[in-house]
Amino acid sequence: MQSPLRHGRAAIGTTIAGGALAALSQAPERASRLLRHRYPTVAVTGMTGVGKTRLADRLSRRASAQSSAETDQDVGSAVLERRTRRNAKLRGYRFRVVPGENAATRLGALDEVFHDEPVDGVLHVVANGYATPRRTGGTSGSALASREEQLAAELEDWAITAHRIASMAVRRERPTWLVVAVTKADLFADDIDAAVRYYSPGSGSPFGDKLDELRALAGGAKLSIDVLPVCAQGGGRKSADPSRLTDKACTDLLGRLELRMAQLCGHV
Ligand SMILES: Nc1nc2c(ncn2[C@@H]2O[C@H](COP(=O)(O)OP(=O)(O)OP(=O)(O)O)[C@@H](O)[C@H]2O)c(=O)[nH]1
Ligand SMILES: [Mg+2]
Repeated sequence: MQSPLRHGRAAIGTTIAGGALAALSQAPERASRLLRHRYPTVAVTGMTGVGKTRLADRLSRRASAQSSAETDQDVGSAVLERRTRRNAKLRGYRFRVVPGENAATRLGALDEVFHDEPVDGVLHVVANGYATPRRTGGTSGSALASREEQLAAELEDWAITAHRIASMAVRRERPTWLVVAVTKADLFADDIDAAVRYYSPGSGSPFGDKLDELRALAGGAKLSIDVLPVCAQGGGRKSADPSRLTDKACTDLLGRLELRMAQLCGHV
């Protein structure tokens, strides 16, 4: 006959085993929540040649960041690029760089970051008309485009991405953040304020109007928008040429962008 004591022990044993099993089965979910908290995902979007890859490399402290400047100037990224930024406190970001419009994988990449594995925030990169013109696949000869053409192309590209951001933002409970990074500031050092204004909500510019539309679509409380100038390639100003940015000025701009992203992700 089983003593009541033995029975009791067996029952406790089962409960512990059951609890351990349940904990184990929840572990992946808990781990992914922790990862998401400490390493939020960030989509890096924008038209071809604006400087997404360069900026993501800088932000993730990739060793190739400096050398990639000299290579493949007129060949854009072909696939979604993944970069991870880690800091000493085990926090950082997982960047997902969506290739520009001349990549065949672009639509799939947009689906991935805004639908299949929706990101926590978006870094949309623009270049004030200074995108590096790139040839579309299969054609040869140098590509040329005026600043006006580049700005128009950028606006068209933004309409597509904005639509994706809106549908992602309305589907979720928590707010989404968007930072418009106005990069290549070294190329328009005298006009940074005007450029930031052009890309800001409520500015009445074509880009500002589109941002206002996005905010209305997504709902103001569900989407925060920041516009920050940045420069991913160092200023390189050695002399007193005031139309260039100094290396320090570029580093400061990058630092401001990093601080804002850290605030948006709850890292600070
Ligand atoms: N002057 C200057 N040039 C930059 C800066 N950032 C990027 N570039 C240059 O702009 C060109 C395009 O940069 P990429 O980072 O390759 O552009 P991308 O947005 O990744 O383009 P795709 O991959 O085609 O979508 C490269 O030749 C870079 O060296 C910057 O801050 N200042
Ligand atoms: Mg690229």
